[in-house]
Amino acid sequence: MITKYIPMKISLIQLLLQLLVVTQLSFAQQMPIDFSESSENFSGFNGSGFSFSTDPNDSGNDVGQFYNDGSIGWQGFTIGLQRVIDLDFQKTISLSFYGYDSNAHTVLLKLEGGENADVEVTQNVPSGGGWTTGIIFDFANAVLSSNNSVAVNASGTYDRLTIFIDGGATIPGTYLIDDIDDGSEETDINALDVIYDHLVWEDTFDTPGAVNALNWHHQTQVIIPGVGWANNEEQHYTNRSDNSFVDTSGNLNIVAKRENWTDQGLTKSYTSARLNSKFAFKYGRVDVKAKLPSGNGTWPAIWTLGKNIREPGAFWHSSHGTTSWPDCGEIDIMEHGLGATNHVSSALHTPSSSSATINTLGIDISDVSANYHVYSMNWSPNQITFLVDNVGFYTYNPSEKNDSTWPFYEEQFILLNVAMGGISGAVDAGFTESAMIIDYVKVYQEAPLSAGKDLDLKSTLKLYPNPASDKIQISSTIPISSLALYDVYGKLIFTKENDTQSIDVSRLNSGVYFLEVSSNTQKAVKKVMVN
Ligand SMILES: [Ca+2]
Ligand SMILES: [Ca+2]
Repeated sequence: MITKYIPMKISLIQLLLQLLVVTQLSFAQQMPIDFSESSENFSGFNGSGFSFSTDPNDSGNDVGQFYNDGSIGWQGFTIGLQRVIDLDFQKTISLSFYGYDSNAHTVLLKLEGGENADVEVTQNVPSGGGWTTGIIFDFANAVLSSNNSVAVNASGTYDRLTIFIDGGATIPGTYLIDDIDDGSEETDINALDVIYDHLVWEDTFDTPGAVNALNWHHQTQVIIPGVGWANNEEQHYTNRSDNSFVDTSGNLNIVAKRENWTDQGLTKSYTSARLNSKFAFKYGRVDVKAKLPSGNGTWPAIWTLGKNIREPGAFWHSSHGTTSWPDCGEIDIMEHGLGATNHVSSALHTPSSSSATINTLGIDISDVSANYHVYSMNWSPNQITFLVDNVGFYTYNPSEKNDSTWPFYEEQFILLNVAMGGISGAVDAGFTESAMIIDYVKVYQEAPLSAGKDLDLKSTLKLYPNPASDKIQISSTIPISSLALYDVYGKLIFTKENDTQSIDVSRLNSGVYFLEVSSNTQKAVKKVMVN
C-alpha cells in the first residue's frame, strides 16, 4: 500500500489518465451548440461517427454530421456538457435536422447525468429530406429512459446529451444537425467571479545574489526518508546559490544541474531547488512571470499547498503541520514536462481526487522556454480559475463544495521548483543544466475598506422575515453586490447580482438554506429558513 505523500503526479498510468482527461476536457462544451467551435464535438458509439461539416445550403454555416452504419439498433452520439442543461430554466430543446435521403426519421434526445433520472423525448422528422428546422423536444412530456412507458414532466439539471437517429432500428445513414438550443446564452465559464487587484505580497527579485530569506525557505529535506522525493524524481534540492539565486537582470533563477550529490544518505544525479513562500494567504490571485527550463525530463512547477500540510522540512510544518496530503489541498498553477514541450497544465489535488489527477487541464502555448509568460490563478470562495497571459483556460468549480472537493477555504503557500526525471520522463542524455527564470511573484487580494472600516457586513446584515415562505428582504448599511443561496449540502441554488434587496423563496422546498451575501470587500453567510 502506498502511504507516502505524493505531491503531484503519482504514476505513469495516472499520467496517461491525466492526458486522457486533458483530451476529453480540453473544451468548454456548453449549450447552445451551433458547431462553430471544435469543442462542440459529439462522440459516436456502437458504430456511429461524428464529424464537423458544412451546411449544403450555406457554406458559411458549420454543422454536425452524424453517421450510423446501421449495424446495431441503438447506435448514437453523446456529448458531456461543462455547463448543465437546466430544465427548470426552459423545458424545451430545439434543433434542426437535415436528411440526405427523403425518408422519414426519428430523433431521440436523451438527457443524462442529472439530479433526476435519465429522460428522453422522441420526435419525428417528416419525409422529404433536406432541412427541418426548429424541431422542438418538450421535456415536460418526456419519458423515463429506464422505462419509456412512464411519462414524466422532467426537471432539474443534466450534464450529458445523447442523440439517437432512428434509435432501435438498424438503418444506416448520414445526417446533419445544427442549432441545438436549450434557450440559454453561451457564457465564458472562465470569467473571473472576483477581481483581486490589491497587491498584498510580492518578490520582484531586484537584489542580485542570494534568494531573499525573508520571503523564501529552501526545502531540502526529502519527503520520503531513504528514498528521496516523490514520483521517482531524481534530484536533490539544495540551498546552494548554484541551484537558486537572483541574477543581475532582476530574475530568480532555479537551476537544475546534472551532478552527483549526496545528502541525507542518498546520492542523486541532479540538483535543483524548491522554494516555499514564507507568506500564506486565503483567496486571491497569484501572478508569476516566468520562462521555463528546457530539455526532456525537466519538470518545473509553480504551485501552492495548504499551510497546514504535515510535511517535515516544509516551511510551515513545525508551526502548522496538522493535515496530511491531499486533505490540505494543492493548487498546481503551472506544470511543464508532463506532456509535450510547450504544453503547460494546471490541476487541483483534493481528497475527492485522491492521488489521481482528475481535475486538470492543459493548454499549448508557444516558446515557454524562450519567452516569458504570466501564469496565474484566481482563487475565490466559489471557483479557482487558471490563466496564461491573463486569459483564463480552466476553472475548477465543483457543484458540491465540501472538505472532499474543496479544501480551499484555508491558507495556502507558494512553491517554486524544478524537479527532474521521474514521471516527467527520462532526462536528455546531453542535459547539463537549465533554469526556471522568474521575473516576479505577486499576490493580490481584495482592497481593504477605504471607508467605513469599522463596519462589518455580517453584523449589519438583516434578513426578514426569516423563516419565510415567499420573499425575504435583505438589508445592510454596506452596499450588497451579490447574493448566492446554497442548500444544506452546499449546492448552489442561485446567484443574484441585481435586485439584491430581496430573494424569492416561494418555489423552494421547505428547509434550511444558507445565503451568502457579498459586498465589494466582504462576505457574510446567514442561515435562511423556508417554510
Ligand atoms: Ca451552425
Ligand atoms: Ca524582476
